[in-house]
Amino acid sequence: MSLRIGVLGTGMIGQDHIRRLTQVLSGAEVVAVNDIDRSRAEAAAPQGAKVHDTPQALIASDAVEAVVICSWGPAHEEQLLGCIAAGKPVFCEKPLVTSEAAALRVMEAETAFGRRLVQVGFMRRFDADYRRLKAVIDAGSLGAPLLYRSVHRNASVPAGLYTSEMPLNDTLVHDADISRWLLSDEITGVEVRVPRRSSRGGDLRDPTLVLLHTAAGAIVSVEISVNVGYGYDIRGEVSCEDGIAALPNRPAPVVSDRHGIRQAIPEDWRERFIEAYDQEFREWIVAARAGTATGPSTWDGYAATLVADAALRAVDSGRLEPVRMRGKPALYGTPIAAAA
Ligand code: NAD
Ligand code: ISE
Repeated sequence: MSLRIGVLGTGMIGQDHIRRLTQVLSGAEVVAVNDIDRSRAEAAAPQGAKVHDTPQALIASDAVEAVVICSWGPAHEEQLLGCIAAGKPVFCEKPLVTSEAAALRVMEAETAFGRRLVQVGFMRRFDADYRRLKAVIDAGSLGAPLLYRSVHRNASVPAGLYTSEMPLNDTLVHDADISRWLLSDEITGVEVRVPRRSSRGGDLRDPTLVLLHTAAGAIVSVEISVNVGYGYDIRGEVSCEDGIAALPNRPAPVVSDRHGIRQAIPEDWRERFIEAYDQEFREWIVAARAGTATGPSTWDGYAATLVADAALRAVDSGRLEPVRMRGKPALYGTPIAAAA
């Protein structure tokens, strides 16, 4: 039997996830959709899927066994709490929520329920290149990781809709999460440096340089540039005591012509991470069919939210801003310090 899924939010990524759930992956079907823009939900609904008037009606529907949240970040909390109250597994696109208080409310609801129901859309953890990079670091032959350089470049962002806070509270969350996961470490402080602005983004504060300090004493530098024009360029390089390990360039045909020798760069996140999104849903479907969740958890979403909050404080203060996490509930595994 296929997992019967309801999708909340049928914009860019909602449509892409509906495509993969209906046309690419097996074991799942999209039986219901909702969007505050009903016409968008109707256009995105696969044949036979019901278009619900409200997220609450979709979550409550007996036809829906599990939910995929692809609405805007500020709407996630209410929708997550609704899914947890209904005991339904839920995949939630990043960011989990948009404030520490909201993250704690979701964590309290899930821990009171007593079983993981929430998986957060940090798809980089499912990317084969990132998984191989982590395997090298975890194997230990390069010694302790000291520095990690994360480069996050978007070709462009929607003018007027993408604000100067968003490099820090929308885009950075991916780098924060992948750093914690790659280094098996927690982030304890955040600094932000702002160089001269790119003329490509008008008034937008872009690029942004972020320094993440970890509990073990490593430092992560994150370049966020959201208007580079030439493509979606994601890089990562870990400097360890005895060597370095880096993400490879993506395989692409090598074209030689009168301009020289070159390889194409992905246009956007849909292209760069297409296999990673497929894999995160493959693993989610298996877990959701068992009534639970896997991979990035509410705890990881909470950690990324704290980093985003600290980064927003740091850009104003110009100082190193601390990240103070609560004690980790047992539901989310062993605290990193205790595991080391
Ligand atoms: P979008 O604006 O294209 O689509 C969002 C949709 O949600 C819109 O159709 C909007 O009408 C709908 N919506 C908003 N509030 C709603 C509510 N309360 N109930 C129902 N529908 C609602 O945005 P997008 O680019 O698709 O992003 C959606 C989410 O996915 C965001 O949280 C974003 O950060 C995340 N995202 C993640 C990735 C990734 O790489 N993992 C990439 C892009 C977007
Ligand atoms: C977008 O929401 C994503 O999640 C993309 O992965 C990221 O690269 C982009 O900057 C965000 O706006």
